[in-house]
Amino acid sequence: MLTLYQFEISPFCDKIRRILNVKNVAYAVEEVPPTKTLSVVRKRNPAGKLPFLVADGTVVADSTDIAYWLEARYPEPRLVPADPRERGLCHVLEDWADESLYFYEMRLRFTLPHNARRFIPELVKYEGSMVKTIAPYALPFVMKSQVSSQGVGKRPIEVVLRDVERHVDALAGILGGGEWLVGDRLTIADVSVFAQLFCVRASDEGGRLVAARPAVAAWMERVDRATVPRGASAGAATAASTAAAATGTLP
Ligand SMILES: N[C@@H](CCC(=O)N[C@@H](CS)C(=O)NCC(=O)O)C(=O)O
Repeated sequence: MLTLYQFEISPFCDKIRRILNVKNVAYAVEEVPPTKTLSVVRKRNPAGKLPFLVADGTVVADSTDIAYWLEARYPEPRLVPADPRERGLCHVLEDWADESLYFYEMRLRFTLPHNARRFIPELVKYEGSMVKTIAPYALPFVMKSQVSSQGVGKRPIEVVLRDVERHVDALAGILGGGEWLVGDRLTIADVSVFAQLFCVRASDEGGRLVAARPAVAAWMERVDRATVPRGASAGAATAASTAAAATGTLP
């Protein structure tokens, strides 16, 4: 049995849940509240990050490594193309999503007060009442410091929004009239970019930018439909994971 250690609202964890859904692999979820990062996560993953996967005692950390580990263990349906050019494009798009888009979604969801009011309660949903009380005051500063050290947090919001618009336009351009980002089927690039853009779109500003680009909005619906648990309707992936999380207990 596979166990996914996660923060429910992390895009990297969403990426892995969706890959598991596509491959129709059964798994259990252990929800790790953010304050347990040091005690629970670092013991298993010295990088201190989620997600990580535990499979028969083996720990696989980092969403990209987990994705390729799953691809090797459950090759069907294939998410990493065999063609070297397509494979290379998938890698570049996945890396762009994980290492660039992620910081934009953090900046929008957690440092703009009107969005943070909605998402900070989600982030601390599994914490005790004391953390829940302090989080709305403390977390915007913690998040601001994380995105500042990467660079996105140092730019004024107007510049950040212009950057996000450019990113969404780039996706529209890559899609052209096509259905998927690389080749003619769902790949790891679609899942990785979707997971980050889903979070960007959840902010008020990101929602408007995506809605104004019908080809990107339609692609998001397509990826969502293709990556929900088998038999579930689009939009159900998060709900299904939430239900699974409720069955877990922390070690
Ligand atoms: N490159 C990693 C990034 C994972 C990551 O940044 N996870 C965040 C949650 S979205 C995390 O664990 N943050 C906890 C921390 O930094 O203390 C991956 O692809 O898995």
